[in-house]
Amino acid sequence: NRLKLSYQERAKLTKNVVAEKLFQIMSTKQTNLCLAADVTVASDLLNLAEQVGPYICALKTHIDIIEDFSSNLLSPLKEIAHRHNFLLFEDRKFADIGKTVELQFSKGIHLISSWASLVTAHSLLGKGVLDGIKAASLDSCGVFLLAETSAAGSLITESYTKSTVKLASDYPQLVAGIVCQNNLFLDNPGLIQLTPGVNINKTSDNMGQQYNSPEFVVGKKGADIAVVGRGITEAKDPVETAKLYRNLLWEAYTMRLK
Ligand code: BMP
Repeated sequence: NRLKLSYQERAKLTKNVVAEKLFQIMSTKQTNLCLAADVTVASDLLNLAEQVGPYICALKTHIDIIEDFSSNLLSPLKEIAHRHNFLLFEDRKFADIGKTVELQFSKGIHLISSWASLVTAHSLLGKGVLDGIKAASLDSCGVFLLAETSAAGSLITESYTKSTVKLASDYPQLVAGIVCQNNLFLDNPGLIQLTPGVNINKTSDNMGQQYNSPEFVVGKKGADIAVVGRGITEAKDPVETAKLYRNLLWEAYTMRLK
C-alpha cells in the first residue's frame, strides 16, 4: 500500500530516474506542493519561481502562454530550479502520434526537452506518445499520464482510466506517475499520484474547474503531490500562501503515514 510508505522509501521503489529524484526532493524539502505557474509574462514566471521556489518540489508551466517567450528565459529558469532544488515540469499534454510528439518535445521555439525533466501526456493515442518522448529525451525524463481530470463533464471513461494506469505500469522506466483525482494504483508505490484542482477558498471556477482541499486530496484521495495554481498566484501574498499550502499538504501526508 503506497499510502503507508514514506516518499523516502518510495524513492527506492521507482524505476524512473526523475521520479526517484522528485521523491528525494519532496523528502528533503518536506514539500509535496507543485506550483502551477500559469502567468503570461516571462519576468513574472521568474519572480514566482524565485520567491516560491523554496516551498515547492516542482514548478509546472504552460510555456506556450508566455507572451514574451524567448529562449533567454530558459537558463535563468533552470538556474533558479537548480538553486532552490525543484524540478521543471512542462504541462504540455502531448497527444499525437509518436513522431509528432518527438518533434513537439524537442523542436519549435520552446525546446521543451532541453529544460523540462517532467512532462504530461494524454494516453489517448496509446504507447506511441511515450516512444516519441523517449526518442527526444536528452537526459532522463519523467512522464505523467492523464488518467482523470479535475474538469467537470470530462469525456474520460472508467475503462480509459483503467487502461491508462495499465499503460503507465507497462513503462516504469519512462512514466513517473499519473495525473488523476482518485486513488487508482495502491499497489504500485513507484508511481506518483499528481492531483490538480486544489484550493482552500473555492470549490470551482466559472469554466468547469473543480477544487478540493489539501486534506481531502492527500488524506482521502491518494494524492502524493498536489498542484496549486490560482490559489497561490492570485493570492494577495503568494509567498505566504505557498507556505500555507505547503504546510497543509505536508501535514496531510504525515497524518496519512500514521
Ligand atoms: P488552478 O489551481 O489555477 O486551477 O490550476 C490548475 C492547473 O492544473 C492548470 O495549470 C491546469 O492546466 C492543470 N490541470 C488541471 O487543472 N486539471 C487537470 O485535470 C489536469 C491539469 O493539468
